Amino acid sequence: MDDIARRFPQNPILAPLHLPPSRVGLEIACLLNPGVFTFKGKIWLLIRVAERPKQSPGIISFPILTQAGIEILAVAENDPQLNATDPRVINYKGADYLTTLSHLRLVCSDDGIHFYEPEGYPFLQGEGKDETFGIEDCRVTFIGNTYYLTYTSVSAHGVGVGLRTTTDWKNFQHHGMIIPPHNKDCALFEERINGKFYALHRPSSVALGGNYIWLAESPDGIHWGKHQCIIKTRANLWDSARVGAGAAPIKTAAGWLEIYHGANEKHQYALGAFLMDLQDPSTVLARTEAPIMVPREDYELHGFFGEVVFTNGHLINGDELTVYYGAADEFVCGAKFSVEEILSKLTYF
Ligand code: MAN
Repeated sequence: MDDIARRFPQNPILAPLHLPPSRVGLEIACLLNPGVFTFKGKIWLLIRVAERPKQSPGIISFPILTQAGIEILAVAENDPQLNATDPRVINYKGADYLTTLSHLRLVCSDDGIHFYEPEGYPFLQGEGKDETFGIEDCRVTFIGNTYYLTYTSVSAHGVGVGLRTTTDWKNFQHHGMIIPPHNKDCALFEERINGKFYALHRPSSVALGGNYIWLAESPDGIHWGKHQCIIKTRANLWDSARVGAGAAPIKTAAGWLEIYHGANEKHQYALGAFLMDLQDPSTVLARTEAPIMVPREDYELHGFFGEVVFTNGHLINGDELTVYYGAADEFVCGAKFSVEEILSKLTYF
């Protein structure tokens, strides 16, 4: 398998022990899947911080957000009504819960490798009834003079796409859920095409269809329509079970280049790429057969949920693409790619 990622030798660049929990009684289980942007001359990550109560023997406890604040639910590990085979999600008395509660936190850096928490910037927490199980995996897209934050809103109602916007990272405008359940992995294009906003997103269709990447259009970046399915899973390949967009597509002379994740039935997550027409991104021109990055380092193979490389943030500087990614759902890592080299791996249709 072709793995053309040049991983940072310093990986993982952030691990749960590097940041303090958001409150007493919680511990950070995972730091993962950062959105990435530049602001005030620095490189910033908007990291997903997944927390849970310190676990006691024989008991599984997990936090949810209520109007009154965080509530901790606890269930005996051997309760016959509990199914806890997936470290990420449990089912208790027929209802699904997440084992961790995620918020989003800012860190910044001068060199893109050593990050610290700046003073005076708020944590982004889930708010309201559609975010009681937290907010996750935020893509940050700079359009005009505004940062668009598209993230996964999770609650007992389902998993959908939330939007907040900001210009200063201190004041945020909430636009609510812009794409309803089941949907995640929403990445906006950084520029309008023929006057319209475009986004990639990933609905999950239960009976017919599957976990495919769709394209949508919008007059204002808030109201989305004209949805079209553009990338499907491929049987017997590394992306046979689910696919989802990474960060904003990269504009190249050949087309819009998108880095995406694919997973197989064994929940092994790898990265690949596809190319969309510059004028009409609903036309997919090419796609990589093999992944361009697969889990292979110890920190990618072993962690909260092993055998995962997942990205929703990158920086582009000429031919150099710096991808920040979540490894094993527990660590934040970085890797560099050459855009030309990724383009050379595409198979045209
Ligand atoms: C999946 C995983 C989890 C995530 C939930 C809700 O189970 O991606 O990490 O918390 O979906 O989005």
